[in-house]
Amino acid sequence: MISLATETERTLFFDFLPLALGEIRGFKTRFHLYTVPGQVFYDASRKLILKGVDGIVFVADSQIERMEANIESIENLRLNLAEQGYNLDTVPLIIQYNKRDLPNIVPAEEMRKALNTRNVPDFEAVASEGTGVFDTLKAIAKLVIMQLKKGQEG
Ligand SMILES: Nc1nc2c(ncn2[C@@H]2O[C@H](COP(=O)(O)OP(=O)(O)OP(=O)(O)O)[C@@H](O)[C@H]2O)c(=O)[nH]1
Ligand SMILES: [Mg+2]
Repeated sequence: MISLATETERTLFFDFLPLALGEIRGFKTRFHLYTVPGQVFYDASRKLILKGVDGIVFVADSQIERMEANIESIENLRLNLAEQGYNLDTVPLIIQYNKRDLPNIVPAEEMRKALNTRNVPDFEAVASEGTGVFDTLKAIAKLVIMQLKKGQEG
C-alpha cells in the first residue's frame, strides 16, 4: 500500500493498494483500491480521486456522534460524483458500517435507513480487527465485474 498521511495518520491525498485477484474466465483482473481523505476540507482531493471510478465503498462510522458527519459525507460524495458525470443512485456501491465494537453505536437498521436508501449490499465491520473487511471487498469487486460484463453485452 502506498500511503501519504499526516503525523496523526489522517489521509492527506489518498492511499493506494493495487490488488491482483487472479483470473476470471481467462481474464487477469487487477483492482486499484484508493481511499479518499475523510476530512471535510480535502474536497478537491476527493473529487480528483473519483475521476474514472468503477465502484465505491462508503465506510460509515457507527458512533452516534458521527452520524451527522456520515450523512454530510454521503451528500458530499453525491455532489462530487455528479460533478464528474456519475450518479450515486447508479454507481456500483457497497456500504460498510464500521466500528461495531464500540459501545456508543447506532443500531445497524437505523444506519441502513439513514445511509442506504438505495438498498445496496451493506456490511457491519470492525476494520481494526479485520472483521467484515474482506466481505466488503468481495462484494464491491463482484458489483464492479457485473457492471463491466453488462457493458460488454450491451
Ligand atoms: N474501535 C475501532 N476503531 C477503529 C475501527 N476502524 C478504524 N478504527 C480507528 O479509527 C481511527 C481512524 O482510522 P483511519 O483508518 O485512519 O480512518 P480514515 O477513514 O482513513 O480517516 P482519514 O484518513 O483521516 O480520512 C484509527 O485510530 C483506527 O484505529 C474499528 O472498527 N473499531
Ligand atoms: Mg485514511
